Amino acid sequence: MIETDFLNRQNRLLDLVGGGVVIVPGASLVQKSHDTEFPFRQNSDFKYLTGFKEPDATLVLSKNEDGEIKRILFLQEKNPEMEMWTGIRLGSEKAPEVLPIDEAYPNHELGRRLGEILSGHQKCTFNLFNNDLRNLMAKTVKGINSRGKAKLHRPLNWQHLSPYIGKMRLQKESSEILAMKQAAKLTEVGHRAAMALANPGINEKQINELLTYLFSQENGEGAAYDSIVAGGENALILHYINNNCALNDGDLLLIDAGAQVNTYAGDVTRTFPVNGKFTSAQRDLYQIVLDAQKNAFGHMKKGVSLSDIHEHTCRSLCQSLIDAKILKGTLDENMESKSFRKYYPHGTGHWLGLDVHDQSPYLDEDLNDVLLDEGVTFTCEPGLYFPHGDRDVPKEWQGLGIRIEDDILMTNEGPENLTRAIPKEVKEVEEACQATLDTVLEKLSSKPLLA
Ligand SMILES: [Mn+2]
Repeated sequence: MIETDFLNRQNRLLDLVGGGVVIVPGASLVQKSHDTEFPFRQNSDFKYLTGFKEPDATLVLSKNEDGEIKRILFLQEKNPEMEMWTGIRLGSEKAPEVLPIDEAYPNHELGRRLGEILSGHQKCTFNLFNNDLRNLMAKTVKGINSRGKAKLHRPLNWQHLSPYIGKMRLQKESSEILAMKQAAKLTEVGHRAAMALANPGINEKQINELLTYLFSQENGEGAAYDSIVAGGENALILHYINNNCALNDGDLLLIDAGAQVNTYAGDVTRTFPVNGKFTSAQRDLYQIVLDAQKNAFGHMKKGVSLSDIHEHTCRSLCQSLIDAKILKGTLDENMESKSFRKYYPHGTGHWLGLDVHDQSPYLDEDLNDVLLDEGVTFTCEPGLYFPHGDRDVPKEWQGLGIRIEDDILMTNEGPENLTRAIPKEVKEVEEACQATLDTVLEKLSSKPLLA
């Protein structure tokens, strides 16, 4: 059965770009070393429009002035010899039966057939930054353009795909929200298991592997991005992915990791004590970050922007830094000079979806902030990071990095925290750290999580 979601998305995209031809290539395999490739990851836009999971395919949509729509897919052709090595291919004969397209051809025919498809259209929308595609388009359109006095439109009006499809991907449909809720569920299991497993002497590597394993349960597709498993000062490296150090008694462990389901990402950070009990200094700092996040939640409503939320979060963290005598001067002075950025260098949130940093616009055509509306999904992730040797910072806070991140769905009733079940209050976190790994995994085996 062909899911109507995909057909509807294709129709809406054709309307949004104003008709003509839309070309969306899927991803190809990327070489890891000689004769081996990285695991395949489909291009998000292509996935969004087709649901098709094979590499080296291209979707070509067209809508003419009579409103007639054509959906053509170019894909890997059946090839028993190749399929013996790399797996079964759908092939062009079967594709129209099971995919949201009308016609399918072997991918090597794209160049040959493109001229015919483009002829008579004025507008073409594709990723202008894709050199291969732009070169193919230049060659093809040059051919059409040179057809002397032939009375037909030439596709000379090229526009970039990303702003259009990015706008569509901003507000999630119910099937997308379901996938994100399932990703949140697996992400919860992973984080709970990590809290249970972490102990002095355990290596970041073991926790990283456990997360990947749990994120692959049921229809999980593993980690949506390289997990950050950062013990002690490693938490000060914002994109730390080495994940290979032993955990030390008395240190905190920062984990930024999320499961992927149906290509939709979870993106959650928790910071907790390796030995299961915060020191009072750690707890005080943790509470400051947690309060900043709660403050941010209080400002989430339809009609505000992610930069509004960021502004409120910065003010909250900045005031705490002033209260702790780390920053001098008034709140307004420090907001003006952005002094706090030394300790809070990143944003408070980003769009979340098929990409963990979802490719939707933050500004509209008039350069105004895109506002929260029903169905948008985003993260909320305040943090504070204090390097050693910073004399403005109390000794017991030096070397600490704390971030707390949840995934939010905006609804008409207000923000819904999709990852609220993952322990976050000091007491909850300490309890989750005391749990045994067995009790966490038992829940997983007793009944399907994602039913
Ligand atoms: Mn994030």
